[in-house]
Amino acid sequence: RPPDVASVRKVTQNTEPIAIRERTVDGFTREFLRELNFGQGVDLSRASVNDQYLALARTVRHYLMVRWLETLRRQYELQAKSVAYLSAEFLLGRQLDNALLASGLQDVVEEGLGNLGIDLATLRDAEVEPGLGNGGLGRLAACFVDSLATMNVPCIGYGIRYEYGIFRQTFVDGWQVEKPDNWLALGSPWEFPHPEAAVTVSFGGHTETYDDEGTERTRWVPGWSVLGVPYNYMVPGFENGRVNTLRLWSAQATRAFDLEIFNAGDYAEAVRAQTFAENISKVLYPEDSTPQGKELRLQQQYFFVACSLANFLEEVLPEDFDLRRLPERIIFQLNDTHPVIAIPELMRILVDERKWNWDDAWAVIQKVFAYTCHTLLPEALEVWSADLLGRLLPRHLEIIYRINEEFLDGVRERYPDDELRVRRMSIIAEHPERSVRMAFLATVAGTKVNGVAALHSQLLADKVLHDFSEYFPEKFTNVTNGITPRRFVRLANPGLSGLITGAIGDGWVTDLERLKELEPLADDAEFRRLFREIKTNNKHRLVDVLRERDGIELDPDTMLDVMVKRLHEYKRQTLKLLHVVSLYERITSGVLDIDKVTPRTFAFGAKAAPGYRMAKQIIGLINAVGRTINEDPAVKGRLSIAFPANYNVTLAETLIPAADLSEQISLAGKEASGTGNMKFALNGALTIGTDDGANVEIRQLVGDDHFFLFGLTEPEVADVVDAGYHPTSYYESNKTLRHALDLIASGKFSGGDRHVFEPVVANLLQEDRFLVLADFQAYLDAQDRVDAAYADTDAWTRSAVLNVARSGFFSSDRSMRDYIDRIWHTPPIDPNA
Ligand code: T68
Repeated sequence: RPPDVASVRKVTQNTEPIAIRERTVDGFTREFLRELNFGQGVDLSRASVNDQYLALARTVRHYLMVRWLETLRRQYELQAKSVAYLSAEFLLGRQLDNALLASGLQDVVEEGLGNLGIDLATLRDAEVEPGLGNGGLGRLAACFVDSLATMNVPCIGYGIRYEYGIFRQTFVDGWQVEKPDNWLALGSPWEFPHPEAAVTVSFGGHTETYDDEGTERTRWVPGWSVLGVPYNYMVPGFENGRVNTLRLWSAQATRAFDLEIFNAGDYAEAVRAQTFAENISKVLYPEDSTPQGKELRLQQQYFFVACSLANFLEEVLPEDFDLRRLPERIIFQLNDTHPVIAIPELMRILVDERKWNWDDAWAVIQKVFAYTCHTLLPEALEVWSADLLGRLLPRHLEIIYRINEEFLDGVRERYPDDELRVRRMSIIAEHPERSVRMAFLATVAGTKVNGVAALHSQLLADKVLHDFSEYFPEKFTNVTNGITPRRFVRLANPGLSGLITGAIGDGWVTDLERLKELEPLADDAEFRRLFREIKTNNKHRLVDVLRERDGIELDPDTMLDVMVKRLHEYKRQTLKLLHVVSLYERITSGVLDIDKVTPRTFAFGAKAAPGYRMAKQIIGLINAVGRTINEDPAVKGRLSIAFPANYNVTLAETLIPAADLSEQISLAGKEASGTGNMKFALNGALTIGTDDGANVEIRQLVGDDHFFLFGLTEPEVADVVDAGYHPTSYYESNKTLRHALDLIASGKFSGGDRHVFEPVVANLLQEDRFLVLADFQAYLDAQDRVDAAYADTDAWTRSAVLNVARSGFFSSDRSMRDYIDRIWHTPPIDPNA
């Protein structure tokens, strides 16, 4: 076991003033050159772009470091209540620009580098984004920690430092091929490893009872263990001097472990053991919304949660802290069920290690965890087989059984003679095999359970967790998601930011509701002209990026119609595609007069989980349709498809500000919230969308006249399904739909081969789980309304301005205020205290 160094405590006791580095162009330039020479070991004349980028990152880091240490010191002094945001994913995106913005160093750096003949933009592009998340859930975590830092709320983010993040998507003949994301290859200047503060995490083995001075107790005798090495990242607030911490754990073999085997003379076995341990944080699982129940994933979950709890209890809290007062100091927010194993882990620590009685421990547990659910898909609710859990974490399984027994005793007491209900509510499912329902465990143990948009929270309480919301009505609440305006407006859209600031001042960056003040300007022709000019400039910026990045030629004079999100059948990329195919079919067959068709570029961005066959087929189909349409002179200048590979945070930052139309077309009742929808609205795109997730709230706020609503509502979906849904009846009765589907089935997009996309067509005709065909005609009609609206440029721009002005609610700062008021009760620190 490595020496136990209380890294945080040491730092916080160091009150010696640290010299603040000069925030001038000269001061910066000196620091930068020093980093280049002494940090990178090169001089300017021989420095590669990567050398320059690393030196710049480390220089910026120095400026923030002073504030980080200061934040830690004050936090230790105040002993204020903190949020621990436990998340298996933090999809951070690039760090440099955000660090420059937060520290207020942008101008100084740009000028300083310029004097040296270095282009800041080039260095910016050298950064490989840390893609430590799949999509919305991971990006939400990143937005939340940004907001908490900006709002002066103490927070530690806890997660996993995957050596490989979300795969890099490439297309080969239009089919998705995954490549490893070796994001650490060129060095990662934003992280601070602390091997001396490593934590031991154990697995396997068995449990045994023993007599502890007359009390029978249980202890866990683990079979093997690994080390968790913390890597700290700065989370700087926007221009407020606060820098919170994100602590990501990396797995390493314990010395004891391999020494033992090594001493036994088996060198190869010792190295194998090391690899085995280090596999735990090797790679992010690319399965979004469909957990596979893999053992390594459970190892990852327990690994980061055990490290984080140990770190908080032993390092962050003062040595003599009385854990009975834990709820005064911390709330552990569980980002979906991935960290829910923290609940039995804290029980184990209190009962087995600290020797508390069960009831006392349970009383504390019920105050320190809260659970956020991010889905409504039944197949996405995590369930671990009791067999697997018992093998990997035998003590935790026993604890879960006992929690369940006591909980069910209470249910039986409240509902005598209702064994059906008891079985429904049991944390342990018995079929098809005995397993643990993690969402139920989180609900039983947590102080609160929240959904991520109003409709989602409602459906959660009414459907997915209905028995529980009846049993614990006070636990259920909603917090509608949000996005950070720093990254997704201020940085991603400097043109619009400048326009807004020119009109209403810069207060909106930390108080997004102030965008309301733009409303009157929607009627100002000059303002609209400038607004349009910015949109056009953003399109030109996107044209350059796609040409350079993907070799895609995009026409900036067309309507940019964008659907970017993970590929999933419930999100209905096929509905979008059927629209495009139908337009193409109607133009080429002469049904539609091409001169009446609004010129559009359809942009897609989507990764499919590598094992999700239908999703990969759909990607193949989008690319195939794209190839045919883009090459067909009959629709040249009218219809084109742009599908850049590897959609990620960095691409989102140039794509979203350029968009005219935002596609949010999931089947009602399936998209928990969506957050891309918010980013588009805040960047002046209009939404075409179903009544789903946060679309509902977007439409209510921006107004029906500025949102293209279509499709079945959630109750209507339920009715259609209950009545027995027959997709073929839509196919047979709708000629437009039939022609579009037939065109795909004819092999038109696959060189005449009718088999290639047969599975996609067959699935739509025979099963169509997400009612694409049922919503097709309504979608087409809504797209006609889009065309009509787009034809009136002034009215469209007015709507776009109103979308921006009325979307301030979707700042993640507001989400954080809601969490604080309804769940956490962690007031911001008064900066003058
Ligand atoms: C998303 N969920 C929701 N899951 O789909 C989206 N899942 O509606 C919502 O806006 C967003 O969460 C934020 O609340 C996800 O992104 C995952 O990425 C995921 C990852 C692993 C396992 C399961």
